[in-house]
Amino acid sequence: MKAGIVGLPNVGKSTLFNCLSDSKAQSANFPFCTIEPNIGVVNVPDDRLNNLKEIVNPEKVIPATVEIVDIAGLVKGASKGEGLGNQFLANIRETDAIIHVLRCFDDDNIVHVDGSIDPVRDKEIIDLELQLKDLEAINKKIDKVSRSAKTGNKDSQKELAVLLSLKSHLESFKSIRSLDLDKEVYQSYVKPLQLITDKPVLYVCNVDESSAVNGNNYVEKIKNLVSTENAEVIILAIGIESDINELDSFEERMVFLEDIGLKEPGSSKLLRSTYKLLQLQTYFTAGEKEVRAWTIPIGSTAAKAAGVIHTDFEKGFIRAEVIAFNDYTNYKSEIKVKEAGKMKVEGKNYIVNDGDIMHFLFNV
Ligand SMILES: Nc1nc2c(ncn2[C@@H]2O[C@H](COP(=O)(O)OP(=O)(O)OP(=O)(O)O)[C@@H](O)[C@H]2O)c(=O)[nH]1
Ligand SMILES: [Mg+2]
Repeated sequence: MKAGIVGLPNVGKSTLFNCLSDSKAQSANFPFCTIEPNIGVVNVPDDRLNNLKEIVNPEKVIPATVEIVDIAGLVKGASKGEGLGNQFLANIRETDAIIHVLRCFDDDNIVHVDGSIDPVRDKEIIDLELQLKDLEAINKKIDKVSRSAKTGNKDSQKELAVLLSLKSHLESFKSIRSLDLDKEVYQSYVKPLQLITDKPVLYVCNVDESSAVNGNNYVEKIKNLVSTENAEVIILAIGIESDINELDSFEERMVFLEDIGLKEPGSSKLLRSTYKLLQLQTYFTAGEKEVRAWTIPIGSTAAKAAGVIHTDFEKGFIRAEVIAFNDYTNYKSEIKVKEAGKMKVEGKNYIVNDGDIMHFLFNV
């Protein structure tokens, strides 16, 4: 599962990527600085790991990770190949969720491809290109399906009706994710199309440092614009955060963050939100050797969760011993949890809760 950073050229996408991943992707003050996508596997900050660490005192702590891809900027006409658009759109199609970066800061020294600062216009440019690309895919599919619908194939006729509704939705400048569809219809006809505007999205408003906490007028406009989208809007001063990130000592970084009014980097919040956007959750294993966060899709069973550690754990699954996170931190030791009768034994179909501490029993 991976999230792609998407937006117009030169709005701060690679700077954000570097902030998140501690890497040094090229970022510079000219459009199309990025061509090939930068890929990073990034730790997801999680305070619960610190709680567990204090209780267990393990040799090491291993956080959950999420994959982030920094994609080239899109411009008007991308869907028709402008600015290598088709290649970049293909990069977006390969992701599972979209982090849409919007420039919400004034700075005459930083080039804007459209000559002025207007995040509402920018968002609409990007949305339109993504919608046009989806429309192209839908039209191709309609061509195919209508042939078999004409021969009287009932399933194809049903599918065609769905495709036509997607088409008219896109043609009214709306993204597929906003279309209300029957669950079954969605699963059989829409999901397999992997449409770009069907992917979950969150918006990052890249603001100047004085707006890092409360945002600014640009952010307000974006919030109004997306109020019906059921999407999160995150305010982030990418430029200054990236400078702060360059500092070696943790203490120094905290001092500078506090200076701009933050208790933690905005990028940490963004990572947690991205993890949720990808519909992922965490369970923990806790032993003296390591305390570790494991990533599973929300709704996973105990057997699937075990399979993330090793396929043998899933195949030979016998049962799982499960402690809810709050019980673990309340009783502060596995033995006391057991004595209090709070450790549960669950079978392979148990649906794992976020934060569960799990121990698997299996045979191979
Ligand atoms: N003033 C200011 N400058 C920023 C901020 N974020 C990024 N920049 C600058 O904007 C320029 C472009 O940043 P990049 O991160 O390379 O932009 P990008 O979106 O990856 O651009 P492409 O790869 O060309 O699509 C760089 O000179 C950054 O230093 C910010 O929050 N404030
Ligand atoms: Mg870039």
